[in-house]
Amino acid sequence: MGTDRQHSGDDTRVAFRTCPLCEAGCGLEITVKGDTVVRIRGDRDDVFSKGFLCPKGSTLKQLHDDPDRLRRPLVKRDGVHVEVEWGEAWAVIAERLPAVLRDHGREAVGVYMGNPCAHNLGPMLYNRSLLQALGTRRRFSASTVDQAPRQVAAGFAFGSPVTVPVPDLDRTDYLVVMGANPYASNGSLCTAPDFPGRLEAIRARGGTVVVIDPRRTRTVEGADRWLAIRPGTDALLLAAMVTTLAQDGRIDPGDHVGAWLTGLDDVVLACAAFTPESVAAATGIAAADTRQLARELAAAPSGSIYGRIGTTTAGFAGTSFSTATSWLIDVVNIVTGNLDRPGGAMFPTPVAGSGNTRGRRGSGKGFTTGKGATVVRGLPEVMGEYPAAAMAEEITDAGERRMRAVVTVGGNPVLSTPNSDQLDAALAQLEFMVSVDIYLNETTRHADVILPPPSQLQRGHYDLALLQFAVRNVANYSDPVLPLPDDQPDEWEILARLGLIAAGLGPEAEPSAADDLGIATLVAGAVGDPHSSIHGRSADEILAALGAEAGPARMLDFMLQTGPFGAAFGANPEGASLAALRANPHGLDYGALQPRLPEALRTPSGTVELNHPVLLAELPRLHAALQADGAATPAADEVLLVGRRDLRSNNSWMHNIGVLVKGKERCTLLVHPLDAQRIGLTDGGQARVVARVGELTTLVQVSDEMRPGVVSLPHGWGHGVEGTRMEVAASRPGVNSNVLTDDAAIDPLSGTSVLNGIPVTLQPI
Ligand SMILES: Nc1nc2c(c(=O)[nH]1)N[C@H]1C(S)=C(S)[C@@H](COP(=O)(O)OP(=O)(O)OC[C@H]3O[C@@H](n4cnc5c(=O)[nH]c(N)nc54)[C@H](O)[C@@H]3O)O[C@H]1N2
Ligand SMILES: Nc1nc2c(c(=O)[nH]1)N[C@H]1C(S)=C(S)[C@@H](COP(=O)(O)OP(=O)(O)OC[C@H]3O[C@@H](n4cnc5c(=O)[nH]c(N)nc54)[C@H](O)[C@@H]3O)O[C@H]1N2
Ligand code: SF4
Ligand SMILES: [Mo]
Repeated sequence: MGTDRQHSGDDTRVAFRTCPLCEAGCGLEITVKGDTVVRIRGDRDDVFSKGFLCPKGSTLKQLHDDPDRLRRPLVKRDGVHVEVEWGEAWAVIAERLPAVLRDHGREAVGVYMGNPCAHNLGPMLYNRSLLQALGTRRRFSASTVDQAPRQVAAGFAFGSPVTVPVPDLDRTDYLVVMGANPYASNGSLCTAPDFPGRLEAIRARGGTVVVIDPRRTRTVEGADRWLAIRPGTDALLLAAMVTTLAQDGRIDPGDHVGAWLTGLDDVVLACAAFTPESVAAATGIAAADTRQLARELAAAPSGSIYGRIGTTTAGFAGTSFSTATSWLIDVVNIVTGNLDRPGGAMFPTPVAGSGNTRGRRGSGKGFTTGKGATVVRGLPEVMGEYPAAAMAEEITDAGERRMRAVVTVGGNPVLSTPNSDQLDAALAQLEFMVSVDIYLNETTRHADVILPPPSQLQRGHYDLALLQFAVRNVANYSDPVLPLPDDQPDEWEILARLGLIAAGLGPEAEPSAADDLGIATLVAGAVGDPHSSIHGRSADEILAALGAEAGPARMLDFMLQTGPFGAAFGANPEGASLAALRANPHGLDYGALQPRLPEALRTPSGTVELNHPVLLAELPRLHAALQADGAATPAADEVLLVGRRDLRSNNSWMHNIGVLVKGKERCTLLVHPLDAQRIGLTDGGQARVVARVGELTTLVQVSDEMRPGVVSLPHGWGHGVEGTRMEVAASRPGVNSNVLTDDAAIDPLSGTSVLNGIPVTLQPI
C-alpha cells in the first residue's frame, strides 16, 4: 500500500498512519507482519507530533482485534440481534426504511451523527449524501453536546462557522485555558499533538499559563495560576475583563484588526454593566484577580484565551450562555490586540476542504440560523441541525409529526446526550432504526439493523475536519494499514448505499456510480468558479487526472489539489496532492499560522461583525440572569455537577479495551472534603445524586481538587445494559452521568446542551 515501507526478506512492513481517536492526530508507526499488527508506537518523524502518543494510540491493535467489534451486520429478530450476511441486512432496510418515508414523509426519519464521524473520511465525505437522500431536516449530532456554540459565535462575527480562531500555542507568551483539560483530552478545537508539551514549552520560554476551571486538574498542576471559577459563569468573568480594560483605557485591537472591525464600542459599552466587583459573588473570583488577569493578558507581548467544553456546555441560572461565552472570548482576544497576530488567536489555513478557503474571499453571505424548527419546542435549526437534547421529545411528543425512524452513524446518544433515560425509552418506541456502528452498545441495542464499518486500521485517513483547527498548517494522509476482508464494504459504501435505498433506488444500486457522479459535479463546479485555482480548465482533463477509483481518496485528492496549497492539477507542480502526501508518509508541513484578515471573513460587511445584534442581545440576557442568580444561597445539600475526562477513556466507546479500563475505578464522584463533611459522605462510600430529571448512585471520592460546592462525575459510563455486547465494558460498567443532565436547559443560540453546572443534591447511602 502506498505509504508502507517493505522490509526485505520477510513479510514485515512498517506503515505510517495518523491516529484517528482524538483531535491531536498523532503520527503512528505501525509494524505489521502479514496481516497482523505487531507493534504501534509514535512516529518520531511525523512533522507535527514528532513521536508523541498517548496510551490510547497503541490500542488501535486491541480495537481491531476486539472480539466484540462487529464484523457482520446484525438484524434484530424477536428482540435479539443475530448475525446476517450483508445482502440480508440491506434487504431488511430496503423493505422497511422507504416504507416509513413513503407513508409518513421525509420528516418521519431522524439522523444522529456522532463524534467518530469527525475522525473518519467515509462519514466526513459521504454523510452529506446520505442526509440529502433522506431529505429530512431532523438532523442531530454530537455538535450540540459539544462545540456548536464556538462555531455559532464565529459564524455571526466572522461570517462562517468554520472560521474559528485557535491559540497560537507555539509562539504565545500568555495562555488562558478556560474550561479545558488538555492533559487529559489532548486538546479540542485546537489540534496540537502533545498539547501538554506545548504548554510546558510556553513556561519554559518564560511565558505564563493560567487555568480557569472549578477543578484543580492536571492542566492546572502544570500551570502558573488557577482560578477556581463557579461553573457556568465564564461569560460574566469575560465581560468584567472587558470592563477592566475599558476603565484602564487599554482597549486596543491593533491597527491590523482595527481596520476590519465593526461595533467594538457597542460591545465595550454593553459590557460596562459587568464589573469585576458586580460579578465576583457569582463567579467566585475576587475582583482583584479578574483585574490582574485582564491586565496581564493585555500587557503580554502576545497571548489569548482558549476555551473549550467548560465554556461551550455549561449552564447558569437555569439557562446557558455558551455562544455568548465563546464570543466574549473573541472579544477579550480582540481588545487585547491578540486576534490574528502571531502568538495570539489565529485562523488556520487548512490544506484541504475548508469552506473558508473557497469561493469569494473577504466577504460573503454571512451566517444565519432558523431554517426550520423542531416540532415540539420549536427550537431553531443551527448549522443544518436541531439540538440533540430534542431528540427524545420529537419521537414521543410530536403526534402525527413524530419521528418514527432513526439512523445513527458513529454515535452513542444514550450515553452522550442529556436526560438519557428519556432518550433510551424513546428509541425503544421507534418503528425502525438503523445504526452504522462497530459495537452493539447502549444506543445500537435499539437498532433493527446494525451495519458495521471496517476497523480503524482498515481504512485510509486524513483529518479533514480537525486540521481546520490545527496550530500549524499541516497535512498527513495514510492509506489503510490492513486490507478489507472480501465481503466487508468500506464505510463510505455503507453510507452511500443507505442513501441510495432512502432515495428509492433499492439495495442493488451502485455506490461507485453515485460517487462518480458526485466527483463530476464537484469538478464541474470548480472549473466554473472564478475563485477556484482550476477555473476555466477542462473538466474532462481534471477527471482523467483524478482516476477512476471511487471513494474518499479520490475526493480528498480533489480537495488537496484545489486547496490553498494545492497542486491544481499541474499548475503548481510542487503543491499538495494525494500523490505528494503518499510520497511523504510523515506528513507535509506548510508552516506556522499566518494572519488571515480580512481574507478569511465571509460577513456581508467584510469586517468582523463584533456587535452582531444576535450576540449583543446576549449581554442584557446575561445581566438578567446575574440578577436572578442565587449564588450566595444554594440549598444546604445542593452542589453543582461538572464532568471530567480521563486520558484512558474516549467518550463512551473505548471501555471495551482491557488495557484502558484496568486498574482503579475511574467512574467516581469527586467531592470536596468540606462538602463531604457537611453532607455526610465518606471516601469510598456511596452517594445518591439527584437532579431534576433523574438520579443515580455512585462511588464517592473525597478530593480537595474540587472547588467547594462543585462535584465531578465523568461521562461515557453506564455499560452492561441488557441487550448490549461489550464484555469488558460490562465488567467495569460505571454509571451514566447523563441521567442527571437536563434536556430542558440549552444555549438558545446554538441549541447546545448544558452538561456542566447541573444543580444536584447529594445524599449519603
Ligand atoms: N455529561 C457529558 N456528556 C457529554 C460530554 C461531556 O463532557 N459531559 N461530552 C460530549 C462530547 S464533547 C461529545 S463529542 C459527545 C460524544 O457523543 P457521541 O458521538 O454520541 O458518543 P461516542 O461515545 O463518541 O460514541 C461513538 C459511537 O461511535 C461508534 N464508533 C467508533 N468508531 C466508529 C467508526 O469508525 N465508525 C462508526 N460508524 N462508528 C464508530 C462507537 O461504537 C460508539 O457507538 O459526548 C458528549 N456528552
Ligand atoms: N482522553 C480523552 N480525550 C478526549 C476525549 C475523551 O473522552 N477522553 N474526548 C474528546 C472530545 S469529544 C472533546 S470535545 C475534547 C474535550 O476537551 P476538553 O474541553 O479539554 O475536555 P475536558 O477534560 O472535559 O475539560 C473540560 C474542563 O472544564 C471544566 N469545567 C466544567 N464546567 C466549567 C465551567 O463552567 N467553566 C470553566 N471554566 N470550566 C469548567 C471541567 O472541570 C474540565 O476540567 O476532548 C477530546 N479528547
Ligand atoms: S493523543 Fe489522541 S491522537 Fe494522539 S495517540 Fe492519543 S488518542 Fe491518538
Ligand atoms: Mo467532543
